[in-house]
Amino acid sequence: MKICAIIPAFNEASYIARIVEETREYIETVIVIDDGSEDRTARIAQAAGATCLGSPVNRGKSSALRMGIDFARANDFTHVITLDGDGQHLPQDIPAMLRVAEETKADLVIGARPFSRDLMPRSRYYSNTIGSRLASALIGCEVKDSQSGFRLFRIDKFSEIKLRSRRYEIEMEVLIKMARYGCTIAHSPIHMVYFNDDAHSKLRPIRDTTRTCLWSLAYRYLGA
Ligand SMILES: Nc1nc2c(ncn2[C@@H]2O[C@H](COP(=O)(O)OP(=O)(O)OP(=O)(O)O)[C@@H](O)[C@H]2O)c(=O)[nH]1
Ligand SMILES: [Mg+2]
Repeated sequence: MKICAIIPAFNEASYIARIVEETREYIETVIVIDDGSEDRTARIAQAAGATCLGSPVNRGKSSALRMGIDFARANDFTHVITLDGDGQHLPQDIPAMLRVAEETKADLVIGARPFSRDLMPRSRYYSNTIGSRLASALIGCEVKDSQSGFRLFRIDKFSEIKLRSRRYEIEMEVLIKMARYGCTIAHSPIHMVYFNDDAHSKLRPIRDTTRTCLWSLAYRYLGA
């Protein structure tokens, strides 16, 4: 397993140094993709030891992750761990995910959040629980947390798998396309941090959830 971490980060200057430093305790190569942040995200990430990629123009979280995956493939990494740069994912969960990958030999290990109505905003509780059930039905096996961006997966099949997502659809796209190529899925429980302000998130619930649903159907049924 030759593994790197990929962290999409857009205006995350307050969090990115800690995430990069803590991730580097477990994974040597940490790639941060910043496309057009108005703050010092990229410079701070680089100072913390990350390799920084990106573009001056904002292209969306999924485009950023695709750029990271392309870089990892070009540099002969066999696996990637993706996690958010906004402080919601704890790098301390990485060793357990690596253990699950080793023990199960699964091609995709999903960091599964504890869904709790007390701990997460109501809209996220429903979109994530309903979304995970729909995803399970779409791909025909149990997916505990379809929207989790904290994942470990093999990228050596990605010469056949073409990704095209731009905004928040990539989690569903990777699931659907890896399942299509017979990849196996396992889960590893992770912690989840929620902040009590909506400004923290870049996701626009109605627009982005609608986009994700429509694209998921296109990936699953139209071969997009
Ligand atoms: N490079 C890049 N990163 C992005 C972009 N949009 C979001 N991100 C990053 O992707 C990660 C997740 O973004 P969020 O907007 O918090 O989305 P989320 O965590 O799925 O949604 P919430 O549950 O509402 O927080 C964070 O690290 C963001 O900085 C983007 O356009 N470009
Ligand atoms: Mg977030």
